[in-house]
Amino acid sequence: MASGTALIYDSEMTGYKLLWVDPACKIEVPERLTVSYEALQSKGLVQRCIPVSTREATDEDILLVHSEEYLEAVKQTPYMSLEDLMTFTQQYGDVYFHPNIYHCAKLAVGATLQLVDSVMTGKVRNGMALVRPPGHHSQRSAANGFCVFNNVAIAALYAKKRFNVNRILIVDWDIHHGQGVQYCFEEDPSVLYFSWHRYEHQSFWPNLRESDYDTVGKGKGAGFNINLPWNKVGMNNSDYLSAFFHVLLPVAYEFGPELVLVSAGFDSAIGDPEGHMCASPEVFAHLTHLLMSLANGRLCAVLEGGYNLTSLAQSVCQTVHTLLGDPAPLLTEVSSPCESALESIQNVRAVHQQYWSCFRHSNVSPVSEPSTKRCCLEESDEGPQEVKKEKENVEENMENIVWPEPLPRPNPTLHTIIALPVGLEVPLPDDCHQLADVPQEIIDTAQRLRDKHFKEINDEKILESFKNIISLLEGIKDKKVRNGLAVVPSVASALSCAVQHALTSLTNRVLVVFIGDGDVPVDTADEQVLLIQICHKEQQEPKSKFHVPVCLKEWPGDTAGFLQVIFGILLPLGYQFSPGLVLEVFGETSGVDKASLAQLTSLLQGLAQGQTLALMQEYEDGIIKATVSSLLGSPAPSLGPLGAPLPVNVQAIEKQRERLLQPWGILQTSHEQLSSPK
Ligand code: Q9C
Ligand code: ZN
Repeated sequence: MASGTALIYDSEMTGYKLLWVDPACKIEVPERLTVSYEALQSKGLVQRCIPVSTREATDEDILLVHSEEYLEAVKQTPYMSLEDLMTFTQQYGDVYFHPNIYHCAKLAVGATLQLVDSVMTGKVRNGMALVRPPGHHSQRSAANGFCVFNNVAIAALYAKKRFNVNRILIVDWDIHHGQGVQYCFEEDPSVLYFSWHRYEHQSFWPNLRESDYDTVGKGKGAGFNINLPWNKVGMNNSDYLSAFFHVLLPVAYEFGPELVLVSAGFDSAIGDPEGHMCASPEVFAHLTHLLMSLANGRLCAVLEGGYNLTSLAQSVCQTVHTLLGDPAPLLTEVSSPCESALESIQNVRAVHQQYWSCFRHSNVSPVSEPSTKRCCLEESDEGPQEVKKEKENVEENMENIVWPEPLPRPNPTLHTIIALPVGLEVPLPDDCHQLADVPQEIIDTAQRLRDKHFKEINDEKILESFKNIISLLEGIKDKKVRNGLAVVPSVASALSCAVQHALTSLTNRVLVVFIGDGDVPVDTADEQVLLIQICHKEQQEPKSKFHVPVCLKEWPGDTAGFLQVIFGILLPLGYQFSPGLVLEVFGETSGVDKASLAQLTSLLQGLAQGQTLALMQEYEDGIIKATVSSLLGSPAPSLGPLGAPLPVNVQAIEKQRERLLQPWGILQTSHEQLSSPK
């Protein structure tokens, strides 16, 4: 399995700038690259990455997307006078040319292709390319929106041609619609394009009708273009995460890409003068993490926009930290998305239910006419003076917005510790550690815990497992170790012990994810434990909003159903609950598909800064290995394209979601759900 993170940067790409006065273009400055790179350097991230050199794209590369006429025209720009450059520029929208931009644009494409090469050949697992000019607005025969050549679109076609990649996912989290990418793949079912973008009912640039949610692709490509328009500014972490849980991730997993390309624009972060959104730089750590178990971890992030230099640099660092495998930061205050976000999410799910079986149960029709111009504002260029002034003010206020600097993301010295019962030998990867001798202090703690809560237990092996569990939890608490796995004689008592000790000495919020049947011996009444149980057999009625049993029939057969639980319930609840520890408990794993479990383990790492303790009862070589591998940060193996979940399971999942979406707002997928509860 490939490892390592590529970072591609070349200061050459700072070698062009705006040479005349143009308010629309003044934000696209060379410093965008230098501040990002310097921030990475100051955090020691550059040296942790694998340097990959840039190259100039060839004509052949560029012609994968662009027309010969356009390429020839751009080729002339290095020889143009200032006046000619201005004239040349005027035929396009919101872009500028410079004598050196053609060189930089070739480097930007070349850097992106070098990244794709490194990932596809297994030289690295993933990586990021810091490039300028950006790409996603440029079209076959047109520059647009600061973009000259379409870096990511060219990369997708290059990957198809050079590496025979059959399915590519492009995630465009830039705040503008990458219409250039959309046009390029409209009829191509091998490239799934997802974009969210500030839209405000078409009043925001580029003001296109075809940026709305009902543009889904054409012909064979129908369903492979997903637009999520944001019709209000101020979207925050909850809105972005909801979009991932309830739109992008279910589709992405059903699609089963072999490569993920991210059009990583950070104008969707707080403080950006274009985006006017409120998501924190830390959210990009999570967006990145959530994509990292697709495509066997093959992810290439390519810079697009991002115009607040502080926010941009912080967001780039969050992304690279995560690509390198550092624990994701805590996201607090995740709750309901706003009304407007919900409306968009509902609409996009509704128009896509005919293409994606993950949405097929959501029996809702679009709530609003596409592209309603209800709140249509004139473009600022044409508006009266006062409107212009006010818009400028808003822009300045945006630049003045302050937010806390993301905390450092320290890495515990040990990644994963395994505690096996005495006598059990399992072949384990080199980079995981076995629990060493338990110090007396911890033996005493285990003894006291037993005396207090488990008087009736006398089994030596069980007492032994208590010591191991407490030892692992102490290591996690002291940030000496990130996560752990204990193979135990009885998960029931091990779980009780872990919950007791965690609540006493580690945190006041524990998420328990229990795979298997039977009564789970944890008390959810005091709201300190959120229990999510995925099982076969019908369980007793749930006790509270902190007790969530989901019963799946014919599972492990129904992988799609299992993922629907993860994206529809488990992750949203986990993020809103914001635990300090995740206990992942495998009651009976017999026959359970280990690839799905590996995905679960990987995705759960986004919570509690990756502080997970896995407890496992039945010894099964394969499951232990798969779990350890995920705990160690290896990407879970791709599940491939998925079919439809079993209707009976969809029903069970929906029943739980309906029950819970009042208290857990992040479960909502439509804006009527809260106002008219069933
Ligand atoms: N108020 C990218 O983010 N419109 N391009 C500028 C100024 C053009 C953005 C209007 C924005 C282009 C890659
Ligand atoms: Zn942008």
